Amino acid sequence: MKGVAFDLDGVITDTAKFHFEAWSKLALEKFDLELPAEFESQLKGISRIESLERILAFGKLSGKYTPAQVAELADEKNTYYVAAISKLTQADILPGISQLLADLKAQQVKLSLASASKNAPMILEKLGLLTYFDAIVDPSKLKAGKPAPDIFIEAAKAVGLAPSECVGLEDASAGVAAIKAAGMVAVAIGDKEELAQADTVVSSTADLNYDLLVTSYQQ
Ligand code: B16
Ligand code: MG
Repeated sequence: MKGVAFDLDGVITDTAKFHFEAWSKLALEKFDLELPAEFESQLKGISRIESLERILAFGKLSGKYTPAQVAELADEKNTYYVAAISKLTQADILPGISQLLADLKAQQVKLSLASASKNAPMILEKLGLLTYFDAIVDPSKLKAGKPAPDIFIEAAKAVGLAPSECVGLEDASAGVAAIKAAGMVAVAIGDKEELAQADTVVSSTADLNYDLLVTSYQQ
């Protein structure tokens, strides 16, 4: 195992609740629409525009807005989201992650970030974790988002490795599908049934450690 590609939301910190709050605010204000709680997990790993398209479809509003209006609505949601995440600190790092990053670094494992979020560099900065990463994939440069493999292929390439030399960490089923399609070993955090495609599933980030990743890689 020469590299590890990290997802951000749900692996390093829990931003899903802030995404959901921002979308809920926008949906209520603009479409008089209340989003069901399931949307929080359904939008995990899904890009900003695709998230909005899913919300519009739920409200039977697909096609009612021009591409320019859709972009404006997405921008507005992002303004709410950025305000919420501006308060993130090191205390918002999920359990076990700081130790894992330090151990991987000590073992000279290359670290890359494979997040669909355009806000990822800012979030890592707020968490005080930016310097751990050798590369951060820019999601706006990719042809297709998760579950397509592009982001994990790029995460390996950006640190000079083949996907087969890396482990990918994810909490969303779309993300696990992307890791496997890229040809990486997948370690997932969450529900065993939902994430059955992964090579190893743990229920919490607190269960992650260097030895578990190496064992998963060698299996
Ligand atoms: P942004 P991940 C994803 O992060 C989130 O899970 C998803 O809900 C969000 O829509 C997406 O980032 C885009 O985020 O609006 O900040 O560009 O799980 O891929 O780290
Ligand atoms: Mg995630």
